[in-house]
Amino acid sequence: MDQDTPAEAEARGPLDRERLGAELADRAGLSRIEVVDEIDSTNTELSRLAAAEPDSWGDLAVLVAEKQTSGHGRLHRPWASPAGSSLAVSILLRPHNASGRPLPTLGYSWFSPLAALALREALAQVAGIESALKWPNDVVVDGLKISGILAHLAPGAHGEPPAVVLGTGVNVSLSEDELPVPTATSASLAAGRPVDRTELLVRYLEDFSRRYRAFCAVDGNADAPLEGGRSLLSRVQDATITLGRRVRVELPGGRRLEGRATGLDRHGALQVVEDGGERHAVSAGDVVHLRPADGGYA
Ligand code: BT5
Repeated sequence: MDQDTPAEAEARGPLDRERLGAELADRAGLSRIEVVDEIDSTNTELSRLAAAEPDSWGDLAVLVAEKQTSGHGRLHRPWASPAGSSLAVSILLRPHNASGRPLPTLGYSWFSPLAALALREALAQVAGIESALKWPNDVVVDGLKISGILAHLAPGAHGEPPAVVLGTGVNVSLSEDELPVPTATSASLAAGRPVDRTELLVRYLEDFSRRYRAFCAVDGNADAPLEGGRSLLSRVQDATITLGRRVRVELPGGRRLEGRATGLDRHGALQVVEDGGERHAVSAGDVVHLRPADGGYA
C-alpha cells in the first residue's frame, strides 16, 4: 500500500478527546460522553452500564470506542470496526415527552432511521457525501454500505419502560483493501479525500440529539410535523432508496418475499406488494435491491 499523506495520517490519528468532552455534551444536550480505547462492543457495554448504574447513565449518554473486539450487527452477525479508521458509538435513550411522560414504545422503531438521517446529514456536511438509507438500518453511498445501525432494548430505570441502546458503526478512513466486505465503502473513499473522524462524530451527535429531542417533543409520533417542518415519516421516506424498487426480502424465519417496496407505514415497517398483488408490512428482515430483470445485488 502507498504511504499515507500527512492529511491521511492525521485522519487516522486517535479521536480528539478534548473535542469530545464536556463542552460538546453541553452544546448537544448529551448527559455524558465517554471515549474508551477498547471494548467488546459499545452496545453490549452500554446495555450493561444502563442496567448496573441507571442513575449515572441517563438519557443521551454516549459511549464511544476506538476499537471493538466483538462488534456485532443484527442476528449476531459480525461488524468490523478497525481501530483508527472507523467510528463505533452507542447512545442510550430513555425517551420522555415534553410533559415528562415516557414515550410510547411504539415510537421506538423510529430511532434507527432517526440516527441514519443524522449520519446522512453529518456525512454531507463534513465530507460532502450524498448518502441514502437502505431499509431497515443501513446508510449507503452508491449502493455500498458506509454505516450500519443497531438498536436494542435495555432495562428501564426504576420501573420505567425499557431504554434503547442505539449503536452506529461508520467506515471513515478505510482504504479499498481494508473494506471487510465487497458491499462496503468508507467516507474517505466516497469523498476522495481524508475525512476527520472527530468532526464527523461531533456533527452526528449534535444532529442526532436535536432530531431526537424534536421527536420526543411530538411524543414519538412519526406523522407529526417536526420543528415546524415535515414529519419524520416523510423525511425518512424521501431518504430511503429502497422505496419504489424491486426487492427480495429475507424474513427472519427463512421465508422470502419478492415484489415492489412501495412505502413505510407509521411504525416504520416496509410495505411490499408481491408480484401477484399480495400486500405485506415487513417489520424485520434483510432486503436485497433487485435490478428490474435479474436477481442481482445493488
Ligand atoms: C448492521 O447489522 O449493519 C448493524 C451494525 C451496527 C454496528 C455498531 S458499531 C457500534 C455498536 N456496537 C456494536 O456491537 N454494534 C453497533 P447488519 O444489518 O446485521 O449487517 C451486518 C453485516 O454487515 C455483516 O454480516 C457484514 O456482511 C456487513 N459488515 C460487517 N462489517 C461491515 C463494515 N464495516 N462495513 C460494511 N459492512 C459490514
